[in-house]
Amino acid sequence: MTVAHLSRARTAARVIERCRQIAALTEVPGETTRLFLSPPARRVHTLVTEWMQAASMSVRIDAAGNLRGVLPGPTAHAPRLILGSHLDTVPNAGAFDGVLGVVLGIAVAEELRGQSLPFAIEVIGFSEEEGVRFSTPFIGSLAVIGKLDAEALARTDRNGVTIAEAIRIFGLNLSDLPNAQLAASSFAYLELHIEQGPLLESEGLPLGIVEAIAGQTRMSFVFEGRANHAGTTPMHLRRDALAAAAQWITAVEVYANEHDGLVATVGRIDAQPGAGNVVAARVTASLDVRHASDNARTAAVRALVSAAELAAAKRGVTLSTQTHLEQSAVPMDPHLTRLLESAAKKSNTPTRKMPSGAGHDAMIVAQRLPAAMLFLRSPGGISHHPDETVLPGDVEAALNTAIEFLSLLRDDKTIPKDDHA
Ligand code: HGY
Ligand code: MN
Ligand code: MN
Repeated sequence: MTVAHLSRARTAARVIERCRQIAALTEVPGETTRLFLSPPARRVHTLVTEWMQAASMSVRIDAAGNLRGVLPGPTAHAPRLILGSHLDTVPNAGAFDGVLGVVLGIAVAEELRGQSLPFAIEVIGFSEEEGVRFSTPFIGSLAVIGKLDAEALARTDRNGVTIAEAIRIFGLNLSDLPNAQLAASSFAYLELHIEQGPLLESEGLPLGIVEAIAGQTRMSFVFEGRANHAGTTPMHLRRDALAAAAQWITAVEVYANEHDGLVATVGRIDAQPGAGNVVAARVTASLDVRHASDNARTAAVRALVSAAELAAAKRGVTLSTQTHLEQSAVPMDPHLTRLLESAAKKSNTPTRKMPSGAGHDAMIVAQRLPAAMLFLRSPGGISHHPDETVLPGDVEAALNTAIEFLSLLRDDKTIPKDDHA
């Protein structure tokens, strides 16, 4: 094993170690849960800031809570490559979703510092991508592309706290939001992320190159019936909101099974008043619909809303829906994707091109910059679960590929000329 190879293996091991260190910074002892600007987010900022500064980066936290480390280029006006992913998690998450992309980004910058790259590198740890606290994903990356607007800032969490208030409570200055936007010298974005699915493992591949990110619709469905006594109310006189929701949830699963490439999920349900001896008056349920084709996804949403209307009408229950996210499918930049393929080949890493069923900050940043994504195999195909993991050899392969990618970028046409160089 060459010295360089050994040191790369050691770097990979340290990347995994660091992800696990961050996983311990949680709202819930014994599991990894870290929502938007929750108290452990501050401890993540402190820890990752140390790592970024040790990598000779200048570090700031922007007004949306994104952590931003910049490794300067040859001049103050040098073009800037953005690497990044998110630092928030779903409840009871694994240690690598999002976080791995930030820690790997720092490792790549650290490996290349002092190698006179013609561009600067900015690593962004986005403050919120999952959409758990406010049912609004991508808060951090929307701020970075200048689209975290007043409507979004007014959205509230379950305690009625708005995103704007959460930012102020965390001690950030909302009026500074414009400075969260990408530097004008930014020219490309690369996100390194776990696949979160079974494909790469099923084909024995360490890495995947993302061609497109599936579109997604996220909604809430509210079924309003009438509470009544469970013992004295005959079945035909009920307006049972939970029975209506139950019929609809089964219809969601049947529809998704009948339509190739579609996934539809009811992940959260809340029934009120929530007593075993009371017919449910009101049920709020989530819906998450994804497909690589926007037409197929929007057709599915229409069909699933009709199914809910049917289930409600059958029981004298009313239905209301609210859409929290309508995100089209986003293709990755073809040129950067080809460059990523060449980089993998140069580092002797077998890969395949593939879609992403999961959403990523790359689909937001891609509205401003050419974007590419590199996936690492998910052993067991599991994610959004404590058993989520990565293999050290795959992390090393991702490091090798990313470093080759940046080397190919040196002489690539993508880079704007730095007329101050
Ligand atoms: O849910 C997703 O697509 C991702 O994990 N944010
Ligand atoms: Mn996730
Ligand atoms: Mn993620």
